Amino acid sequence: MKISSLQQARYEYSPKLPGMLRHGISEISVLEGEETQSVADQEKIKELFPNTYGKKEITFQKGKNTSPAKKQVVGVILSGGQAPGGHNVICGLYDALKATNSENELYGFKNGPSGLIDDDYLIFDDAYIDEYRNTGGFDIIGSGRTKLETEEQFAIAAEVCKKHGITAIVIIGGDDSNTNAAVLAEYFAAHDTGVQVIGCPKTIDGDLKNEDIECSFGFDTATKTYSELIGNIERDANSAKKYWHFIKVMGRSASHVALECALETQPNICLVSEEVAAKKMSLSQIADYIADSVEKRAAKGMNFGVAIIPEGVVEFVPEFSKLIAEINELLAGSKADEFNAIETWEEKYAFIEKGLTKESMEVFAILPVGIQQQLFLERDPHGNVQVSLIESEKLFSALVADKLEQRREAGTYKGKFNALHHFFGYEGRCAFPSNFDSDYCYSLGYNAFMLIQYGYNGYLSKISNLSKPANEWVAGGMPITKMMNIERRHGEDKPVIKKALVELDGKPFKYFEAHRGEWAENTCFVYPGAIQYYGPAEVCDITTKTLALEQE
Ligand code: FBP
Repeated sequence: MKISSLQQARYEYSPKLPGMLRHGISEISVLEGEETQSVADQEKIKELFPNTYGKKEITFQKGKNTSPAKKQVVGVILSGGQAPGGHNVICGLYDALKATNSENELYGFKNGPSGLIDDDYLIFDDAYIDEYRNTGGFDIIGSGRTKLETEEQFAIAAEVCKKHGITAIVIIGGDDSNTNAAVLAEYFAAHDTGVQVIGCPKTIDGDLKNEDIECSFGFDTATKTYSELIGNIERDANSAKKYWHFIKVMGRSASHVALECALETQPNICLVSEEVAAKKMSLSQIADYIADSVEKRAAKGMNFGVAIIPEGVVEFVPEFSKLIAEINELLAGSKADEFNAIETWEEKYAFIEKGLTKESMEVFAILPVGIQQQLFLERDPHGNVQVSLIESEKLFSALVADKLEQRREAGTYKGKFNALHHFFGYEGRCAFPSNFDSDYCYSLGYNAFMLIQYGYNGYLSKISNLSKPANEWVAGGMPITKMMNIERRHGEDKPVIKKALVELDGKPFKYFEAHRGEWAENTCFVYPGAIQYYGPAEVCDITTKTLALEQE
């Protein structure tokens, strides 16, 4: 029986390459640009990367392919959280590699960077690859969060590459994984292994971007998926007119996802963590800000609304970070066992009250009991509170409810406030990639192979001009060291790719800032609907509002 499904149809989709990569492998030549400098701390980065620093930016163009005709054996790794389009990076890489020489081979190291160290792999063939074309997920080889960062790991990686005759490794990951890709590239060069390393920019969080990388892949599909769901909830809210929906969206620290969803759906409220930090807002101020919208809407007879909360916001509230730091200290080492041995919550509360400073206790005291308990239940392997597990959507709705009660007593608020809660994260990370992510990811992979073929090491696959139709996209590569600066991490100075937070003077935030007052008081919802894969380009190939505003 022939099964018709979107999945079947997507296998047949032909991703669009940038114009300059469309002429066939023999017609792709390199244009070398200027030598590069790191964005900051040039001397230090140069010293740390003597073999890979200062290399030239490159762009591909139509022309005779002059790359050496050697057999390539490439290994690929998926690193970190899933992002729609990861399969297409591998498909693009595979297609370029086989189109160049059918003897070339592609190894997939399983379950993330640890697959390289454990020498756990599969070798791709056409049949295997065809099952994953234009599909979401990372299940093609699995992903993991092990970091490749120690000399010992690098030495094992070099051995594994030697054993299989691997000539290049492609690391598909976020800012940390690509930082580590640069360190591995330097190690391979310094030890004359002959193995190249190329990175590809992945993360739905959208925080791997800079003047060279316009966006990380997966952001487009994930935000479109969340925006569809938020739009559906807005329509329900506007139909039933009886609930306030508090919706937390993923994005570990940056608020790009929340902001993009707000630009797409025009909710009543969207918190932006970077603004909370810049204005040093307290929990009480944030709750007042939301309560103002609830009160104004209630005065117009609208006891409903939608508020978007970025996942990482509580860490950006200064008083809350201080509280977390004190709790980590309070439970450090054996004190955690002492705490856990206490039987009742009342006794535990007394223990906490004794251990926290007066200011932190004041913050702790206003939290709903459920949140207070969450702060003491979930610890990460380093013994820290896992802030991402805090149900901040419930925290803020509870704080808003308290504020509204006070206002009711003061006679300024007479409405009804019923809150519902949602968390959108995993719903979007493995969605079928949008046409944009299908095309972008395939191009990143295809392009990564061209960088390998031309002998580049320590480069990030770069596709730019992304707000234009794919034909006008520009393909090339940028040395990863160009994107690095020195930051203090775990008490040490480290070379890292700078994480891109939302810029408060950037066009996406400025647009939001100019409109949010009206959105807060009135009902200006926009219902984006589901991602469209087939139909007119102006519906199916549109990029994010963030990218469109940044490039207008
Ligand atoms: P990456 O930075 O690895 O792409 O992952 C980002 C992310 O999707 C965040 O939005 C989220 O906080 C985190 O992963 C959750 O990861 P996990 O499911 O491993 O806890």
